[in-house]
Amino acid sequence: PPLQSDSNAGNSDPPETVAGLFSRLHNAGLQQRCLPSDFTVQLIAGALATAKSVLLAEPNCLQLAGPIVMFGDLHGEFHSLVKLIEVLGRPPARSYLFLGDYVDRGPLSLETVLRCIPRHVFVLRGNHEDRRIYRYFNFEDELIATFGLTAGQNLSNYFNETFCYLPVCAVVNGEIFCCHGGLSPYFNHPRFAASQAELVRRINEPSKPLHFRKSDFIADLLWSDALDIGVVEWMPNPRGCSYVFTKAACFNFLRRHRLNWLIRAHMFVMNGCKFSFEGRCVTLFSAADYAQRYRNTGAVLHIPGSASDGTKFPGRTLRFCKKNLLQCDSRLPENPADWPEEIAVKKSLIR
Ligand SMILES: [Mn+2]
Repeated sequence: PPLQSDSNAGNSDPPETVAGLFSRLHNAGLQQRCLPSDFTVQLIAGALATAKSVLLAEPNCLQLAGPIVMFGDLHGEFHSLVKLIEVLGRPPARSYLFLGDYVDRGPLSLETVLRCIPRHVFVLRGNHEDRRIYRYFNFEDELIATFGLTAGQNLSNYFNETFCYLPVCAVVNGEIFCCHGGLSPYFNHPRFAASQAELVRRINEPSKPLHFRKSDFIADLLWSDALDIGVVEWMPNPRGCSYVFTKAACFNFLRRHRLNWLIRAHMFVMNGCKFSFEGRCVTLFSAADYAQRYRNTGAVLHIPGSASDGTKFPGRTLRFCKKNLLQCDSRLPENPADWPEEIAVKKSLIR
């Protein structure tokens, strides 16, 4: 459903719809600007309240159908986000699934997370969408710098409350499991393991707001990591939370739940997209020129409208470096089969 505030029955001007706010924020980003000056704490808190009520009706595990474009970590890369949506097509003409970590590390967390909230896009929770984490990085500092200490901290609380309503994973086309971090050893338990339907049902059991502890499966969905080498299925995660899982754990999970692929984000990969475990586990990272320090390429992934035969990965990646992306002024073809492998600068722009 479209995310809109209640219509005004009186004679005064109708309040701006939440969709209108997003469209204004998007246009500011296209002009390389940031938050419009009239985006006050009250306005943002109102938009978050609306988002929360919409998210409350959604399950913890989304069941989606393609075609859909997936994003990995963004970490405050607002201008890249806006430009990518422009190049790929604004929703609802195109659907999007974001795999978490909108805030922290990069320069414009507030703008990035706000642009990600409306409908026609599906937004999963990352490990940084948690005040216990972002107060130690720069999202809370960014809010305080923008709105002052008290208002900034209040808004930080509103964001944290809203983040607890985000879904934590998705199944796309009945064959692709998507989440921010990765798998949980809890999914081996007979309670989860009976079938794909049972897995989804059990993940949907905890009610919102989702306040999770370090030791439950929600924490694993947000925090776990894929490890290329290793013989045992699970090992402690050096991040200090959750586990790392190996190919054996991934293959057991996919086979048991009749899934073909796992798509996750959470780990920095230099080329934006990395295939592990014989191509069955995809790590996606969409913050190009990450934290303005790494000269990495970002990537997004297009998944088609129907399930594959399970042999060949059905997705198509689109890579980009930040400079070329921001200079790109054309829309990509409607059909992903016609996309280039990487967004390149047009010849006329090269001096
Ligand atoms: Mn992460």
